[in-house]
Amino acid sequence: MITFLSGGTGTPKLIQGFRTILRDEKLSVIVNTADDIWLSGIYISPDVDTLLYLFSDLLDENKYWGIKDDTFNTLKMLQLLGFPSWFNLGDQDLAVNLFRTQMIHKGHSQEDIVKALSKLLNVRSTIIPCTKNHMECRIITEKKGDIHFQEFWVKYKAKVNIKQVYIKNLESVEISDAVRSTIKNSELIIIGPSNPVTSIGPIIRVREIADLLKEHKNKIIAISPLIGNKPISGPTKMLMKSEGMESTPMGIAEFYKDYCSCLIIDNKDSDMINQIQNKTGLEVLSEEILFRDTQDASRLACSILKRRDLYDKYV
Ligand code: FO1
Repeated sequence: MITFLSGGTGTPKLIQGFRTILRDEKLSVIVNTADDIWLSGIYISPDVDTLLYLFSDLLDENKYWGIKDDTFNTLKMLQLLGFPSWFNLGDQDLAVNLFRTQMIHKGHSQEDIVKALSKLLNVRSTIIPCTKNHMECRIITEKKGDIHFQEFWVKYKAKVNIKQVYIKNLESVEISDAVRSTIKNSELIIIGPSNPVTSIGPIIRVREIADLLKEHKNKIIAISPLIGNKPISGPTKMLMKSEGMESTPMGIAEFYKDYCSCLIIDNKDSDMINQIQNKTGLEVLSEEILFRDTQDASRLACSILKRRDLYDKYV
């Protein structure tokens, strides 16, 4: 089994590359839940849904969130009725999240809900929310106060100054047996090129997950979400800066060094390999990590499997 730690866009794009060379059944994904949000009485789990839609071939691959060809009629009516309308939840997407919300009200855990949705949507990989219950990434800003990550990212388009990022409920969340057994039993775990602060950070900061990753770090590799000091996508740079992290491959290595044994950085940054290795003790490899399309992601997926001697076994 090959497992990913995943947030929003970056890691799902890489996973799409893996899907071109091996069967979905061989893949599992432990997904960030700190992007989850209650809006208009509906519980929405964006990062989990991106993976559900990806593996059921429903994903809008232009945006890398939501369902392709979805319509937004309910959102228009909600707006007319005075509900918040800054979060563009499509009609079909809403149906999925209504299902989720009903199950929450019946007392089911995130894990049960994703299992049920996976079955109904014919998902053959294993998608596991990183926590059984709710946690929430919050951003303390200068002008807008303490806001949810989705408000920061979608409502204010990341155009607000960040004072601090924190995860609400981090100390009280529980993890499922599926998270434990997946980390223990996977042959390879890939920390994907998602935002280290708000996508991967919440997963690896759950204490029990952190301990398990440290215990199994020999089979864990991380892919840098940065090329030079530029993020492949999203607000990674400003979020890393706000956390006092250097937004460079070295900063990524420092952040992940306790949770993995190997870091893959971009070929353009290969002159940094020795310096990062010497400072962090990680094995550092370089590859073409910028993927413009699924073919690029597939190429990276092949290289990773070959580097770990897993290509012949899985492909
Ligand atoms: N991202 C946006 O930039 N704008 C949106 O209106 C938006 C709506 C949305 C609805 C459902 C969903 O599952 C995801 C959605 N996203 C939207 C993506 C999401 O905000 C983030 O990209 C992830 O949470 C970051 O990982």
